Amino acid sequence: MSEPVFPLAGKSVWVAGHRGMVGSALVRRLQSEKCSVLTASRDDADLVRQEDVENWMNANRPQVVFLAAAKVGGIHANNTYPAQFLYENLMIEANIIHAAFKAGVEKLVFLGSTCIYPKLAPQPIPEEALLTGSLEPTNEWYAIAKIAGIKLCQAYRRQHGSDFIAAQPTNLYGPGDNYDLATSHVLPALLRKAHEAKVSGAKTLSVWGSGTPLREFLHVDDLADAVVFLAKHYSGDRHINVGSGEEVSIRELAEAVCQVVGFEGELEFDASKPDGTPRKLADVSRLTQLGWQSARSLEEGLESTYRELGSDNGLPDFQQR
Ligand code: GFB
Repeated sequence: MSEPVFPLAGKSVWVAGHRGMVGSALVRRLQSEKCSVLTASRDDADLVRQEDVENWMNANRPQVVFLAAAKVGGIHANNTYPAQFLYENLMIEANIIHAAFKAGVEKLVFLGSTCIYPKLAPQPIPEEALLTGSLEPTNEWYAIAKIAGIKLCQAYRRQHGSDFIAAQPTNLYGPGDNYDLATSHVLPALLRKAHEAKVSGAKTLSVWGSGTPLREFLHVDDLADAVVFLAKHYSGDRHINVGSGEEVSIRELAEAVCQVVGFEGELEFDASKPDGTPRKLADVSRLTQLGWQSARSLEEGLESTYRELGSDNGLPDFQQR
């Protein structure tokens, strides 16, 4: 591995959004970097409010910022709360990126999402596909906010020379995920549904949509490792895709979840629910060339995620195995 262009050792590092799935994975990963990790509770700073962010930044003076704070959710939440997904994400990004510039932050890593790409982008999706076509309607509000975040990083780099970079993770899962069926992503939803179906002795499990959309999944601890890698080794204008390179259909995912959980009933596809984008596989060749590749398979990730589910997800049923 080449020497880092930006070593984190000895730095003061703010993980914005440390209570979320991505932020908490970053806090775990940074324990091995000999840096000091700063976090801000909602009482310390409401990240949607510019004054709170600027006051917190001035008082704490981080040298590095990982911008993992965001309003996130699955296909139904994106579709149902467009104003919150657009407004809150735009405000959080603009407040933190501008405050980081004003405070002279040395490095900032912004976390986007592969939903920034056009609905019918070429697959696997190269970084160049950004802004070449129309977005997937179910998540265009979130996507527009995340595109603005990438552009903010590029703009501050271009106008002020700030070392602000952007990483685009594919669909994530792992510890700290959201298991609320109305707002979650597909993987935690299926884990919960399969588990509850097994416990209750149900014969069927409901899967939204047709089961044919293709998705790529990355364990959040792998994402955190890739993001820390990029902070240390990458400085550039272009956003970088982060994925596993492994693609499955929603039906295959549901089957894999049922196997891990031990649910033996039938899958029932609910056509009243949206499919969303037909396919979303990130082209990770840039990240691979830089020197990072994900090691964990989906099966391993599913097994450890299910095994580690505990009372902290607020689902006591998950204890009954
Ligand atoms: O993970 P998900 O909610 O979001 O849904 P997206 C992925 C696919 O799984 C869709 C299907 O085709 C869903 O219809 N699915 C099947 C389910 N059963 C379920 C279920 O019980 N719950 C859920 N949630 N889905 C999101 C974007 O898109 O991807 C976000 O909305 C973000 O903005 C995120 O970018 C990474 O993959 O379609």
